[in-house]
Formats: sequence, C-alpha cells, structure tokens
Amino acid sequence: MSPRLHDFMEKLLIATGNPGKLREFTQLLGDIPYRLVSLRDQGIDIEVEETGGTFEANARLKAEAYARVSGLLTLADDSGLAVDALGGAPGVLSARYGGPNLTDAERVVLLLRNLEGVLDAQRTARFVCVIALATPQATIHTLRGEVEGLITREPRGTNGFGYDPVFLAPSLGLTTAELPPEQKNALSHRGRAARAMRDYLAGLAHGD
Ligand code: ITT
Repeated sequence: MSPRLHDFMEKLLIATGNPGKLREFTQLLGDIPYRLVSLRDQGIDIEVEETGGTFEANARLKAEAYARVSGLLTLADDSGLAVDALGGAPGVLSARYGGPNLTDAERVVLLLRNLEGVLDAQRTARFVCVIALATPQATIHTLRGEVEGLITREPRGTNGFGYDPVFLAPSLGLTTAELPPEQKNALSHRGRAARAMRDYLAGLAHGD
C-alpha cells in the first residue's frame, strides 16, 4: 500500500497495555482497511479500572474509556484463563492472579502450585477473549472467542506471553508458547474473535 493512502485511512486504536496482545492484534488485523495505532502512538497512558465481573463488561469498559480519551474508533480485549479444577479461576482476574506485582512467570508458578495433585484428565481449561469495538459514544460490537486446552505440569516454550507456557493444545501436543505466532493465532481465543472482528470492520469500512 502506498504511504499516502495509508495516511488517509481511518485510525483504529488497539487499546491494550499488554505488548503480547498488541503484537497478536497487529498480526491478526494487518490487512483491514484501517490504520492501526497503539496507545503509545497516541500518547495515551491512562489506566482503566477493570471493575466488571465478566470479560464482556471489562472489554466494554476499556474500549469505551479509551475511545472517549482518544476520540478514535477503538478496540479492546478482555481475556483470561478459566481452569475447571479451580472453579473457573483465574478468569477475569488472570492479569492480577496472586496480586498486582507478580510477573507472568510467577503467576504460572502459582497456578501450577494451586493445581498440584490434580490428575491430568482434570486439568481442563480454556482461554477466553472478548473483543469490544467502541466509538467515543458507545460500544458498537462485541465478539467472543474461546479455545479448549489442558494445563501442563511444567512450563514449556518461550513464545507468546502470560499462561501460554502451561496451556497445552491437546490436538498438537504442544503448549501455545511452543507454537510459532501464526500457529497460535490460527487456533487461539484471540485469533477466533479477531477474525470475526476483522470481517465486521471490513463491512463497517464499506458501509454494509
Ligand atoms: P490490557 O487490559 O491493557 O489489555 P491486560 O494484560 O491487563 O492488558 P487483561 O486484563 O485482559 O489484559 O488480562 C488478560 C490476562 O490473561 C493476561 O495478562 C494473561 O495473563 C492472560 N492471557 C490472556 N490472553 C492470553 C494469551 O493469549 N496467552 C496467554 N495468556 C493470556
């Protein structure tokens, strides 16, 4: 695409402070008729409090807050890992599991500790992602994607972020941290929701 055309395209703000998510959205939404911009590109550094009790409520809260601040069409994702043996935890608290100051690696250790003694067959879990798209006035669309998996006993792999090193994609026998990014995106919760959102955005751009 010529740089000139790119400059005139409508901006779409990818409103996340998580570099792993930003990288995945950039790959997943690379070919839509919008110019993707990040919070950093726009000089926005506010934090939005995630006070909702569901992924959907928190995705809306983030998309609407950042759309108001930026004045741009804005996409936000609220996502996390729901582990059946832990009653769905860490769920909407995935980013803050064990407190706000842990690293991704420390949260993984905590999760494995809390699953000690849980048999392989009972280590079922799913990643969930809800994407909300908002204008400065309101949320206009939400989409949900999920992927089923099993929690391993040891972290494996260095790709991805968050809980990827312990999330086994059973059909592949690999964790999502062992997959190249394109392969994770092909099966992930975020990939599923983002592909549906890509179709919606293409329709929006063409006035469907
Ligand atoms: P923003 O709110 O700024 O987008 P965040 O990391 O705080 O960033 P969430 O509140 O949605 O985002 O928390 C999502 C957490 O769930 C994330 O920090 C990871 O720990 C986990 N998670 C979500 N998607 C994941 C993925 O694809 N792979 C591994 N872990 C994931």
